[in-house]
Amino acid sequence: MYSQALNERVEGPRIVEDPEKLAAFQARIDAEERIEPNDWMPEAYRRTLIRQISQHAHSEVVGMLPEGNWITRAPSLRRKAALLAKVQDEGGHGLYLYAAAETLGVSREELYEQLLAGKAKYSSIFNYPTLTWADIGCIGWLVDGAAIMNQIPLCRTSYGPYARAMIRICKEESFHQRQGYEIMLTLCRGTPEQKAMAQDALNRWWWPALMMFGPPDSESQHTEQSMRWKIKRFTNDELRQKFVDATVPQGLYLGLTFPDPELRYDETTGHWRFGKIDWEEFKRVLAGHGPCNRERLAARRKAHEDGAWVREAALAHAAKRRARERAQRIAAE
Ligand code: BYC
Repeated sequence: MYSQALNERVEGPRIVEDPEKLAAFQARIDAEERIEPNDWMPEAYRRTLIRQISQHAHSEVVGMLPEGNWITRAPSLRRKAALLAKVQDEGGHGLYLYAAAETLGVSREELYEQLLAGKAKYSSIFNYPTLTWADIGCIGWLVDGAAIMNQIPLCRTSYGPYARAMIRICKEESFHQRQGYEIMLTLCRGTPEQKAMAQDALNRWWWPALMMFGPPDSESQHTEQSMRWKIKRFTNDELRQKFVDATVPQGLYLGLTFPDPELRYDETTGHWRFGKIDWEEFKRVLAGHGPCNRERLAARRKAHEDGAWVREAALAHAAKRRARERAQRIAAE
């Protein structure tokens, strides 16, 4: 099992690891020990984490865009304040995650460059548009709901800095989920037009939310190895099923219908069975052809360009401070 631990699916040159070190590393993982930045780790483990954590960080910052679209149009001051706080939280999550990735020997600038160059992935879900206020409800309820399902187990992931970042992120995500569900509840208890708006949003977000968990286990390239390393604690299909089981009763309580004629409760297993996911749509979105891929990257590039003066000012300030401190040291000698 440990023979060479060549992980050809993880980008970068092939590295042949020392089998003894590998065995000792796996024994630590099996004993539920946390791996910390200065510990020895196989190169493929390091690369897998950089890949997953950076994709996660990118998802948080790109995820600010669909909701940011509604800050100026939120229907009340209270809704606006809550949405602003949520979008700011997502920015914070991105920062904790980039910091966690940096402990693996990669710089935030490098990761950000990959995103802006269109080389890095971020969650497929953020390539869909937010057409109405109900979409903000659906993002909180479904997208943050899916994120919590995926991220609670990540609080126990084997890499220490990632696990610790996830604890705070999950606390904030649970507030996000509740504010989204409360928007949906308000709309569903409102006028027929408001309820229809909530239904329309559910129709558009349901299937993309299920895709957030990634390809089916039979096609997931990384799950097996990531489970062995306890980076992932559940497979994509397991988490997707947990999400469906938790979310369907919430939707029924709202009086909404899920856009899936095959959805039914299976008495024997206690699970909600759902219809076929359109994986061709998922692949199209990942390949850059979703409804908003271009718009999202263009917005991130513009934000980066607009922020250039802040980075330059911070560097100039740091250089001045260093020069002043140097001059003070020389004067004191
Ligand atoms: N979208 O072998 P697999 C949020 C890629 S942010 C795009 O199963 P893995 C929020 C996958 O990366 C939510 N790409 O991979 C923010 C891989 O490609 P590469 C983000 C996807 O890593 C703001 C390939 O498909 N959450 O919550 O074992 C507002 C094969 O997949 C997707 C995270 O990032 C996708 N949906 O499992 C509101 C959580 N799915 O790298 C909310 C952390 C798969 O080989 N990440 N791919 O080119 C994970 O848990 C795992 O990375 C995944 C995928 C379950 C997503």
